[in-house]
Amino acid sequence: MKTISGTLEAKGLKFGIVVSRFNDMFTKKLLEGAVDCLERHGVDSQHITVVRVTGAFEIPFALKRLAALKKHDAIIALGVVIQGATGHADIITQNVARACAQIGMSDGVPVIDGVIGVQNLEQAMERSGSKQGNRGWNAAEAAIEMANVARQLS
Ligand code: INI
Repeated sequence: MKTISGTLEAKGLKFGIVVSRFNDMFTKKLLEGAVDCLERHGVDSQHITVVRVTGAFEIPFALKRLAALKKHDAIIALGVVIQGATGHADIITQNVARACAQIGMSDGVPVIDGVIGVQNLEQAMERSGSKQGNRGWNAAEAAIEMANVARQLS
């Protein structure tokens, strides 16, 4: 049996991160967590490109442009969508999830969905560096793993 699975070895790999400014007090924590994870796994800070966009709705546009550059081993989307704050929260989060999958398939680069959809500020806080950990860190770990899977499948 031959099994292909990704390691968490990240030296020499390049990553793109698209992070939204909306709910900045939380998204900046997700970004910190993601960058910390990448660097602790051996990624050179020069090999991390961060693109800031307005809100989660704008994330897919930047993901597509970044993927088209073909310079990164994986790309991470980071954002926080709070249900209570908008009637179209579900549409925004679903739109990002769909874009991550589609861009991954069309452009051949793993795209990790680190956009969190939450009910309220408390849940946002819990998932961006307190009780429930930091989803930015989790997204970065998934990006490293998938970058290594992608290398083996190329
Ligand atoms: N953008 C977010 O990233 N999170 C939210 O919770 C949010 N709410 O609640 O409205 C939000 N809205 C802005 C949206 O992403 C776009 O930036 C805006 O509609 C302009 O296109």
